[in-house]
Amino acid sequence: HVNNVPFSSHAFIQLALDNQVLKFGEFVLKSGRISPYFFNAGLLASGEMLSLLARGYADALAEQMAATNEGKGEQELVIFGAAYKGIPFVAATAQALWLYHGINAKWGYNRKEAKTHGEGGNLVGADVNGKAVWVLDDVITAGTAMREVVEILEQAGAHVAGIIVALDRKEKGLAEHSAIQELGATLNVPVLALVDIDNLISYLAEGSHPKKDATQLAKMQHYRAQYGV
Ligand code: OMP
Repeated sequence: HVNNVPFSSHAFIQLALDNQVLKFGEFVLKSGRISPYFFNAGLLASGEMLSLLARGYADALAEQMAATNEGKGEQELVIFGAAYKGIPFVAATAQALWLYHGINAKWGYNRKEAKTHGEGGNLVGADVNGKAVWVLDDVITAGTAMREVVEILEQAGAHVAGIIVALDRKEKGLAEHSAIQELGATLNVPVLALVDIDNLISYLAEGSHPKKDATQLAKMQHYRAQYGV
């Protein structure tokens, strides 16, 4: 029995709704903003959801590699997941890259607390020193979490090759630009997202699913107008 399903944003959003990964209500975000929705990637906790998510990251990375490597021969791909939620995702993505795209990516992650015995240090897996590394994360809002990961990598002697997130909330970063635009411009790297707030809003607006709710939709649009770019 093989569940070899390519990524689709519709299937992903529907699974997220069915499994309370995507919830509606009133949530205080890391940035202090009060949001009518929250995406909890920690609840992508089944084989089906992890596989679809990893397939999404892998498909997007493979497409990006194909576009940028044209005529350059095989390029090394190093992917990095930030502790904690990024760790299972980066592992599953490395596997999906190999199984579905034949890309043998190197993968690694950080620990939140440095180990003082054994091999020591706070990085595990692929050696990132001197490498161009793709950062993989769950959600980007104002970009704070992502800036922290970039800092960890730069201290380890790596530079960022690109950023990929599952959900881009498309919100303002430090200034008027979106967090993703700011990061992309500072680092001068591509930033990819599997789904964004506009995909969510149009899915909620058009979908015939039971969660369709006009009040909720209006709140999402209002929030988008306030903090979105
Ligand atoms: P920024 O650091 O502001 O970009 O917020 C991103 C982080 O906030 C993510 O890595 C999550 O830890 C958390 N978050 C979510 O998980 N889901 C959301 O829908 C919103 C946030 C958030 O707090 O902004």
